[in-house]
Amino acid sequence: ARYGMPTYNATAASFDQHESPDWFRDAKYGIFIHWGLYSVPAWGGIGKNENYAEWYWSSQMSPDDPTRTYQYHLKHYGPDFLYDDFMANFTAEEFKPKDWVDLIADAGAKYMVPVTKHHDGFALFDMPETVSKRNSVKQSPHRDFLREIFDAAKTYQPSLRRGTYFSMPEWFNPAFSNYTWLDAFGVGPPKNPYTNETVPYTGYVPVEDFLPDIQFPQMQILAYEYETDIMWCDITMPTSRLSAKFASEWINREYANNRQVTVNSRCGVIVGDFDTSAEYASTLELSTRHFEATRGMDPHSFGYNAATPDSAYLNASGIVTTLVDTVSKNGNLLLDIGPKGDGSIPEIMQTNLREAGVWIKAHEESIFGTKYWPNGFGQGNFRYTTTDDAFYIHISSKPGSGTVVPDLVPYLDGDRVTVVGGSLHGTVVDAKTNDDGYLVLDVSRKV
Ligand code: FUL
Repeated sequence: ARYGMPTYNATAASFDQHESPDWFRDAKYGIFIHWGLYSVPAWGGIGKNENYAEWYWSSQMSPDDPTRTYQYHLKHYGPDFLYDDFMANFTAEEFKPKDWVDLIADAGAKYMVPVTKHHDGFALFDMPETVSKRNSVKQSPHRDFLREIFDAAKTYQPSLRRGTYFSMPEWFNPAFSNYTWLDAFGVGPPKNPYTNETVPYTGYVPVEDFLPDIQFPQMQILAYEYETDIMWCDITMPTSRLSAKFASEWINREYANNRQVTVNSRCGVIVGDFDTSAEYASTLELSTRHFEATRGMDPHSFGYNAATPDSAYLNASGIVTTLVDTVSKNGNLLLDIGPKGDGSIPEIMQTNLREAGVWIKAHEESIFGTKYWPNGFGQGNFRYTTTDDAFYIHISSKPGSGTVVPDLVPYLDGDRVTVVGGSLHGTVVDAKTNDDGYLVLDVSRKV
């Protein structure tokens, strides 16, 4: 080990000393991509909360599920069409990884996190056959999509950081049945919900124990062969004892390579570098522990749900206000898109991301590399971010002549207040403090 370089041993107590690296704190905005077999039927129902389209297979199991996927599947595909039959329809004929990474850059985001294996166990990356043949390389369409996405990023958008979503459990994996801590998981082998017959788990290679034989090697492959920057685990498993070993070895090795990587809070026995509990949170709190909030552009789904009307997607101003709100509270925003089964990204997602990207780029100094203000994130339409030499006041409504900043922000009479972004960038705003010490701005003529 290099002098001064932290090293971790394979215990949770040791690894829990590790925190988000600076590059990740500074990056603020990432794009999540849920794309897999579930993108072929693209159905999450016309429901309200949590009708996640990527849960298609699980939702399909129960006639009472609010998404009505059981009924939808029966009507559109019939009772003999198994979930794994979607592999043959997952042809990706419109998949253009260069377009994906260019869109992410246009959006103003600094990193991306594609799903590499969701709960359906169908991975989009390659691995030895002894681990599993349940992936897009060994099965149809015989392509290494993760490699293609990462290669496009390296070639066309090399400044984008590359992360990987990875589901710890797999529904219906016969080797997972030992881990029955959560009812929704560990119920394999799969059944046809209409006939109740046991059906094959395509590509399954018998192993002794899911954790050391499948989960752990897959995480190592993502870390060492695909060189992910962010291990974004999902569905933390308290039983996943190997995650401390995985994370410590990985972090130590990359430190030695002068590279810093990060793991989220859903990887098992370790706490992780940053918290991810804010999933579709309606309001966020300021947190002194770094966090990453996530949601889809779809109001209720990460995977593409063809039932969602265009008007329901998060629009540009929604993206901007969500990003600023999150950053002011010490968070990153991981905003999700759901490409269609053919690999194309729905137009409405592209339009809204690009429109927000224009604003985000014009105001980047007030977002990227900033820190939250420990005295408060703001009130009403105000949000604050700070750097060593600036204090940023974001106002999401149109300010007028006597705009009172509702917190005692750092301001001394004579400090300059200037406009950030747009044609008036750098214009000095009239500013004074009132009798109570609050900053009063006159921006009526300026913006
Ligand atoms: C959740 C998953 O169950 C969802 O499908 C989605 O992937 C989200 C980001 O994490 O726990």
